[in-house]
Amino acid sequence: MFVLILGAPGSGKGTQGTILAGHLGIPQVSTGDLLRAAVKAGTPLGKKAKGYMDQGLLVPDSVILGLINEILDSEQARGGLLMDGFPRTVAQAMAVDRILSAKGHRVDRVAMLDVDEQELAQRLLGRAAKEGRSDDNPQSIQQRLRVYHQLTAPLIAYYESQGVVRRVAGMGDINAIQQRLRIAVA
Ligand code: B4P
Repeated sequence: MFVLILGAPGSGKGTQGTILAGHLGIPQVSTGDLLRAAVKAGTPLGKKAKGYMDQGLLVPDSVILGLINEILDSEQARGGLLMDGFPRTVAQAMAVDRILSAKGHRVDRVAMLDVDEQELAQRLLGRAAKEGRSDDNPQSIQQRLRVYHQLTAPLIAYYESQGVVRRVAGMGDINAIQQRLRIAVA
């Protein structure tokens, strides 16, 4: 099963994705986590990505498409995958569709986490206080929200046309959200 968790920054993609992947028995892959690891390790990918991430911009598709290809081509993705934080643009979604369909697969479910903007900013500022992530500052958060509306939200219509989108209320208790998610992707 190939499941995608879609939502604005701070909507709970990582938080919910980890629990849901365990429940479904499939690996979870987050491009955000992979990029942060690449930045930390100082790899060529990390060096290219860092400036964009810190400013709250998406890493360009020309840089990310190789990573997506690597993920979907990997041994761990053979039996299904929970995709957390990617695709994030229509070009990335088309690439995912192309790679999966060449392997006889498709995106089976897209869970769209709905959270109020005010709550999103509060969560990200809360994480900044705890973890100090370099892109969790007020300027970058506003930029990430703008970029989300401009480049990532169009994916909802893209996947609605495939009939695979399930909207999930993403506010409130983490366990209650998880229960709703499980029903949505079943
Ligand atoms: P991501 O790592 O995906 O970061 P994110 O959108 O902020 O979501 P994340 O998963 O971390 O947060 P979550 O909502 O779980 O991306 C970071 C950057 O990498 C992007 O800006 C971009 O530059 C780059 N990037 C990544 N993928 C890319 C791609 N495919 N193409 C181009 N660029 C890419 O949680 C947020 C906080 O809320 C946490 O502190 C959590 O504890 C809290 N929280 C979660 N659920 C809660 C709840 N129910 N109640 C209260 N708090 C909650």
